[in-house]
Amino acid sequence: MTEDEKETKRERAHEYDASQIQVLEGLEAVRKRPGMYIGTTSSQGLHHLVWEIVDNGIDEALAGFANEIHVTVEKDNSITVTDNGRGIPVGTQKKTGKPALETVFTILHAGGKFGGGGYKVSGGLHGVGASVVNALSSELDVKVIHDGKIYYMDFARGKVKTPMKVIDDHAPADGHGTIVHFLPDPDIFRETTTYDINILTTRIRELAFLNKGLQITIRDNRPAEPTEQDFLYEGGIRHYVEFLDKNKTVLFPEPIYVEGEQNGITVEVALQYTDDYHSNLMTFTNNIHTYEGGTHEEGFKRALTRVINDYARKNNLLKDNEPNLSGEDVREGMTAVVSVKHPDPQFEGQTKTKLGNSDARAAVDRLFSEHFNKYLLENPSIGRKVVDKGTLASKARVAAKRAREVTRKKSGLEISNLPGKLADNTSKDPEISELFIVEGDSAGGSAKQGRSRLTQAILPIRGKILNVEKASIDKILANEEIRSLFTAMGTGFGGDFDLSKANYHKLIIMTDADVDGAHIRTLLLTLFYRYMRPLVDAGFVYIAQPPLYQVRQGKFVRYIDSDDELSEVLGQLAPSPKPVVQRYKGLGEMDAEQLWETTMDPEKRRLLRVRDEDAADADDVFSMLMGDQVKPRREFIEDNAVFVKDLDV
Ligand code: TSJ
Repeated sequence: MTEDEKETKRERAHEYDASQIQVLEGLEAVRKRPGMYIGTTSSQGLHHLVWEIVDNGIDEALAGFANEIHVTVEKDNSITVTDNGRGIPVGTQKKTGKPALETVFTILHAGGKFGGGGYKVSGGLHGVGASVVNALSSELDVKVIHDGKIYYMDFARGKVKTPMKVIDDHAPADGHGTIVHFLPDPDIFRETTTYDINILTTRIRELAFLNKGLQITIRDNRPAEPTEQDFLYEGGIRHYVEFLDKNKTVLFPEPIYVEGEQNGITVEVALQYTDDYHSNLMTFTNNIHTYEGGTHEEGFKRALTRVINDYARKNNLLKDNEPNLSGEDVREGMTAVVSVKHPDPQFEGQTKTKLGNSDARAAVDRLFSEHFNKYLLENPSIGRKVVDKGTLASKARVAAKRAREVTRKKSGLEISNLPGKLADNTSKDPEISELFIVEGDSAGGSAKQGRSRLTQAILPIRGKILNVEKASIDKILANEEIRSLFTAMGTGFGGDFDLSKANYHKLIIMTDADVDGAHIRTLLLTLFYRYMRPLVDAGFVYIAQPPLYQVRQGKFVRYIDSDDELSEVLGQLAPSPKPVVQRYKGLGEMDAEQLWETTMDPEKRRLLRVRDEDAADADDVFSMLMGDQVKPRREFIEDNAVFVKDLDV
């Protein structure tokens, strides 16, 4: 070895040490402040690890080198992800003297952007990549199948355990792909290390919709009988729209679908109309759900409104003296998905889920409007339906504005303005005030007598309230019971809703424990969900839990919630006097004292707090329960407690 070569070697070794220290410091920082890299170490962060890994496989698929991804939850809640791509490069990198594979898992932000092989479009909201997952896993191993060999390497808490080695050099010559297996570190994920198969399945299905032709499977090896679901949509997001509308009545057979490219931006739009009164628009950029919208959403909305109005004018469906349909009008009943793939997305907004690139606005506007325009010309009957729907929405909007003005004038708190049947509480402190919505006048009467007058207000409602899922806004506001409710709450509704004006911080639904009661409860929840949503999000909405039975034996009295509990209690009673069992068929059968004792007394009652953890799920359930289609509703179990998750004592 010449002196020069020795010098080079020393330098290399020195660089190696330096880079090694940097690596350890980098991953140590991730372990010290995991929140900075994955947002939170709650269940959400735990699931985030899966997406950080899966995103790499999707990048490989978007680049055209893979068409299958498999995700498996193992018995120990570790995760295996495989793709059939080229395999992470295993060659030695000049700069580090190490295999690229090692770099991917040890250098922050390495992602797919090392070497010359960076991807044109890359997913991953934070782009922190595989090294963060490695740092936060107590074990991680990776296999790369490439050129007839299987390469292997493993790590513990980010540190190399086994340097890369070949474990098989007689693999099938045409095999290729990457297999990553990791076990989230319980020292980091202290709340939970248990994966929720529904969360994984929902997002995997979504990823399959967003990446047409890509097959993604999700397997759960934890049950005695493992489960597996396969997702592959050749039609991409047009199937997403069909999926979102599956329990709704649609205006035409197939969603309108367009795909195109402009200035390196890929644009996909799918839309359908239903007979609903609200719209469901979801937008994505590089597979990331842009909840806050942004330029792609603006381009779509602008094009939709313009094309429909132009079409309506040209075909004399809007007269010269009539104003244009508004954006809100033309979106009523619409279900749409807009997905763009952008080489350099700029994410803005509070949660970094708002697209900022103006070229995306132009691309979506042009590609969608050209296609949609042509579509309406070729499908005049559909064009007419869409315009008619918008015209009706426009008329309802004008009527609603009038009704709203009336409601607003009434919304003072003076006694004379309170809705007829409300028995208000005496305290004016919203924090301790509760509004009970009670099914039936007789239960309402008992509740008024039995309540704590200081904190509890009673609003009886008679039977089934209006189904807001099937009614336009002017109809809704014409409904006396709904108006009473809005007025009593003091918050306004819809776009004007103001949580800070809430007169009560608990809104408690009290209905009978039978099918009718469940129906009324669903109708009320639908109303809150659609028109007072922040009330649900703030956790102000509750469901009272009246008991099913009362058991009495001499002085012993106990209220019972289920048949199982009943037989248990009866079995435990002493054999002396015969116990008397009363079954409550409705709230109306309880007297004021019983109702207070079992259902209203804050010291004894149990309330269910209504949670809305998954908007899409809840949306589905409401549409199914409240929509036109009878079959899915019949198939749905009568118990609609799906969105009622938390027991609040
Ligand atoms: F499978 C997986 F999802 F778990 C996963 C796949 C996880 C990780 C961390 C990476 C991958 C992955 C990476 N699959 N495929 C690749 N491909 C590359 O990294 C690759 C291969 C070849 C070239 C090239 O230029 O030849 C470039 C890249 C980026």
